[in-house]
Amino acid sequence: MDLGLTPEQRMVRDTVRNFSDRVLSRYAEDMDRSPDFPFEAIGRIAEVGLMGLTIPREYGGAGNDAVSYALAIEELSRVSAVAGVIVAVHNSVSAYPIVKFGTEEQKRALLPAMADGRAIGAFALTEPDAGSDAGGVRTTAVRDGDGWTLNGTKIFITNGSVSENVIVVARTASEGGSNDLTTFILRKGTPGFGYGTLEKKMGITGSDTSELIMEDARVPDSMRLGGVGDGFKIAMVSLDGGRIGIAAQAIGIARAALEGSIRYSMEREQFGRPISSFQAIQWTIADMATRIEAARHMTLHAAQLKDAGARHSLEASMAKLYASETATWATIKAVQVHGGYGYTKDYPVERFMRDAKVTEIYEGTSEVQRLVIARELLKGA
Ligand code: COS
Repeated sequence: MDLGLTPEQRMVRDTVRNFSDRVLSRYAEDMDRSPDFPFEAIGRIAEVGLMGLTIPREYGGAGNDAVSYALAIEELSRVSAVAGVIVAVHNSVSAYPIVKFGTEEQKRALLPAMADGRAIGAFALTEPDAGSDAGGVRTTAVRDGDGWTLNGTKIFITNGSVSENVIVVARTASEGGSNDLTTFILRKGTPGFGYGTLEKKMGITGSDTSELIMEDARVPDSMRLGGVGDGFKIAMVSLDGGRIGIAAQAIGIARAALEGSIRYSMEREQFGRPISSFQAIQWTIADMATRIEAARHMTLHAAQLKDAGARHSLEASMAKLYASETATWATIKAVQVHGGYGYTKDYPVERFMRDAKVTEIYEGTSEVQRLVIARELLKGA
């Protein structure tokens, strides 16, 4: 289904599909088995320009729109959810806030290396006492001459320990409240900035999920992103776009489950015929495909709004909620279609099931998405 895509958007989708099938597929199993960051695979992804997918051309990126971005993340995630989330986080919640809120000097200094994959990006909001409660950040940034001194701990940061540039949300006033937050760009190698625990996870194994520790880490004022007190809104706007990426990742995982189920059900015979000839399997496949199609429409609609410069919080949250719950549901169904084999490592559907679950958790849990959706609906009523 081509959903009224432009020739350029179709080209991005088809190119990434081809790359994923031909090249990325060789790395997918290793990225599931090994917790080491997949530098080689990400290098290949960078070679085809995907690290700079949404970074404007004048800063060395490919300058693609949000629709192309969503299509690309879906195609990557269909083969490797690890690759999907690394590229999504790098583009949407690390490079994007710099593109949107950064000064010309920051863009020129940071974006070219992010675009060609030399510098990986991360986004650090979550803390032991903040995450869903984004305004509850305790990391402090205290003005200190021509810079800021940061102290605090961030947890569950995707790309955290491998990133050159981390967008950090910190509190710049002592009273609580979301207006006191400011965002900073923390560079790798800054004295006082280090890494703690690397999480061992159920799925997306090769994706780096780190604790970041700031102990008197000094950031020059030139690396403050946006105005003092703008941090909460910068984080929320970035997450609106980030949720489109996670929705696309979920669709890619669900599609892999669907395609695997179709293939398997046509090969596997029981009672003297392929199990695809049984209505129970046919209906499962029909429901999987229908939900995936709906999730893609919702996700591309949110992306179109983003491209049009319109507020898309509601649509991005709806897409992320629906796509992530679809991915969990579809991958569990796929394991069931595969029967005993689905529960073994002989088929990748057990990986899809483990990978899918996190899409309901990061960049806002399903509960947070429902909260955002309900607020958007009720505020105008
Ligand atoms: N875009 C632009 N502005 C936004 C916004 C968005 N998406 N969301 C909120 N704002 C603005 C509001 O309009 C409000 O502005 P004013 O003060 O000018 O009126 C301000 O930000 C505060 O908003 P709100 O009152 O809704 O803040 P809350 O603290 O109540 O926010 C939720 C609650 C749950 C919505 C927020 O904390 C959230 O989204 N949390 C989840 C964060 C998340 O996804 N974490 C996952 C880990 S990060 S990977």
